[in-house]
Amino acid sequence: RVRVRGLTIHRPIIYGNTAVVLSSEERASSPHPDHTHRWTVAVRSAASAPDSDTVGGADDISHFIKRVMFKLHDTYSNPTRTIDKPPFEVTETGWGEFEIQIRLHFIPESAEKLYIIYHHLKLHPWTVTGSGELEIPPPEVAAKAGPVHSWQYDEVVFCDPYQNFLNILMAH
Ligand code: SLL
Repeated sequence: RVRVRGLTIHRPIIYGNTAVVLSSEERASSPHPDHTHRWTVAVRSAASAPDSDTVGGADDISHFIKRVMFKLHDTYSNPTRTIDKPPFEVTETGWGEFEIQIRLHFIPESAEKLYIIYHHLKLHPWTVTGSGELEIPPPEVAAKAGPVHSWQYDEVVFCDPYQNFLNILMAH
């Protein structure tokens, strides 16, 4: 196994979440009537639209990411969610914002350690008041405003990659 010394290769990703307010009908039929939102947290290729469900083809990241683990808040019954194929995402309902730990596991050919990202789940279209404080709009206002999006761009960086891993990256 040969490393390609001096080479650094970047792969752009996007991670984050969308969230929508649950309708009163949805809340009435839910096993968790205290839940107010449905949200999806995801890791995607930066080349695909963050809120699109399309995966695969040139936009896919699964040729170098084999597993994504999302560590949710401990209020969830099984907080560690392991996703072994795209789309690398978790959809849940809930009532609160919290920090999600996202662990990227690369394919064995990379010989890379995992990469850990933190994402603050955003449910509310926060607004700034006249006195500069952040405020959560009332649910009716939030529901009218539509889905909340919170996405970040990042790049996974591989330094001195193994030749066979580089071949896999370059073939996509
Ligand atoms: C807060 N620090 O107090 C945060 C915690 C936890 C959110 C938010 C659902 C849990 C469940 C849920 O939304 N937890 O019922 O499964 O705002």
